[in-house]
Amino acid sequence: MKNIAPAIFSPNGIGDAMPQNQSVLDWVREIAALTQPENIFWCDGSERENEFLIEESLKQNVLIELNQKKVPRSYLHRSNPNDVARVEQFTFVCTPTKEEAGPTNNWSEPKETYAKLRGLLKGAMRGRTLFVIPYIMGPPDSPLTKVGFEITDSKYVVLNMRIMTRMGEVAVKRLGDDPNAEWNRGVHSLLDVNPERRFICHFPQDNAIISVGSGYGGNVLLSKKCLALRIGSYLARTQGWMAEHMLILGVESPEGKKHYVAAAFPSACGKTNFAMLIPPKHFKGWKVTTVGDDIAWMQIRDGQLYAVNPENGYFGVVPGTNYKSNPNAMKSIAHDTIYTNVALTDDGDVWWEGKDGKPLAHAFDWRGNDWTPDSKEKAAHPNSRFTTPMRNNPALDPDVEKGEGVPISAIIFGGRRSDTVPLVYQAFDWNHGVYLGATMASETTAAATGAVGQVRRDPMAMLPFCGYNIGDYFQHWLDIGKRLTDPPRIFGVNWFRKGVKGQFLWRGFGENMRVLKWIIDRCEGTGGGLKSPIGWLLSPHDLDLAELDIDHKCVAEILGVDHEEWAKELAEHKKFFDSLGGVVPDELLKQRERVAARFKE
Ligand code: OXD
Ligand code: MN
Repeated sequence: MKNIAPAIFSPNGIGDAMPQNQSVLDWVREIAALTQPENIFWCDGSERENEFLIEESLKQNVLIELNQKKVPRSYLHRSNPNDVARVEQFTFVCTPTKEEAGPTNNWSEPKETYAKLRGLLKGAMRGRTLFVIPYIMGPPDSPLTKVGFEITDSKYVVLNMRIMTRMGEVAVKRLGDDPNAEWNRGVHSLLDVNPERRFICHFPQDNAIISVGSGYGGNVLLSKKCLALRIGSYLARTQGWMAEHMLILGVESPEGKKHYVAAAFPSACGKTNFAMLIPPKHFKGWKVTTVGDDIAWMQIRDGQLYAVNPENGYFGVVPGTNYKSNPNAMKSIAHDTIYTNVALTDDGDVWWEGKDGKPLAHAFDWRGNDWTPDSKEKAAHPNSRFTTPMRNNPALDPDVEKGEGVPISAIIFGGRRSDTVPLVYQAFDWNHGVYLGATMASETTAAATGAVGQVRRDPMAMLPFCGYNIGDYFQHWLDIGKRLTDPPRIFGVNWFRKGVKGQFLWRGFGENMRVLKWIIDRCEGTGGGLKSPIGWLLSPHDLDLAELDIDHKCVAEILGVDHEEWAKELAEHKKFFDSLGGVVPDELLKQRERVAARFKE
């Protein structure tokens, strides 16, 4: 174990995972001098190290051992009840000017913010261990791959990062010894897990992140939302690629023809379920495979968009996951998984609302309190999570490690909308598709603190994750389009439309294959489409409904466009663009006018 006292901190002889790169060593020294830990621990991601950290975590109640017969090598973590989701109100983009962060980000002046955070970090690791996690995002041989180092004082973070990233020597090798090499500096400290001292701060110009006061995954696994999306989107713009909040899936026909699709949905709107979709019986011979379930990094090659999944695991929402909704996720989380804030059964198994099987008579809820079906509280927190290696997924795509990425035929934007937005529609071209993505909205979920169920505009599902001015982000999308000779087709979907009685009109999950099939047909130029003011619609006779028990009135309702609803929707688009204070590219304003004009034709 590479466990050394800061006093004897030395780059010599403490393992392969410790870089000789002077810039990293200097930075670790600086943070150690500030936080004053008892030990510095260089993580190598090895099995032996993992076992040691699990043992320590069990002793310190950071983890609870589960019934190892039921869920082998799996553990439960209970977070502080005040710390269960991303905190958008405490998330900052610290660019030199407020304009660079733009109207959708909380901005904070970099110098002042560094000073405030240094104040909070001073002596914060006294009596604790400082862990240094070297990691990469992306397949080891991809040109898109980025190196990151995360310093943390949380074992839970180390254990999760080992699942979510490629950790250890691979990062040290990729970094090399060039002191000017690009790498991300991430500092995390739990402090006293107090919402008053909880700040997730990004310094895009410095390729740096500082996160304090939280232990929740989305705030502290700095590889994920912080590097792969916020800093990633900033780097992507300056370097000419794309960092997006998108799943990537492969879909293969019985004849062996394969397409890849990237799809952006806001948090907790079913990205993991869609990425692991199992086609219904009627689609015999069709296969869906997962490249990624949350983030896509995409680059242009030969005029086409290629995507890699920068992550190595899934940090997914647990409630509602079962063998009907997502069998591949259930198989993935049956072993080698860290559960956070689910319920614990009397026999040491995990449980959550919507899990298969009989309802429980008794459990311990996510806080550890006795729970029965009569309890007012949910047994599992609505944002309880699993962290599981992507290798556990039976539907993992064989090209997931391919450095050049997979070619993207279609991009899908989807929100959670009870009304207005049809099951599926296709943009007329790239720029119209950018407008479709830029104006998408969704009902808020438990993935972030705050009210749930309110419709908010969430452009490209990136509202909480775009690390720079949203107007420049829209322009970046338009500019990428100009460089594509064979652009992906762009679609909008809505699995969540409700009827007058509040019931979902579409069954979703595996049945979404029927929509995916039309999308693939459209990409191949074979599927029919009905022209409408908002784009190409799917007509009922082009939707394969065989072996699906569905009321045909429902079908007409979910596929159609209601002019009154869309008049309101277009007014909301205008309100949203206006609220951004003049940063929206003219092209998107024109796209809105064109949609409005088509309604008058
Ligand atoms: C996530 C999120 O955890 O988007 O993926 O919140
Ligand atoms: Mn996400």
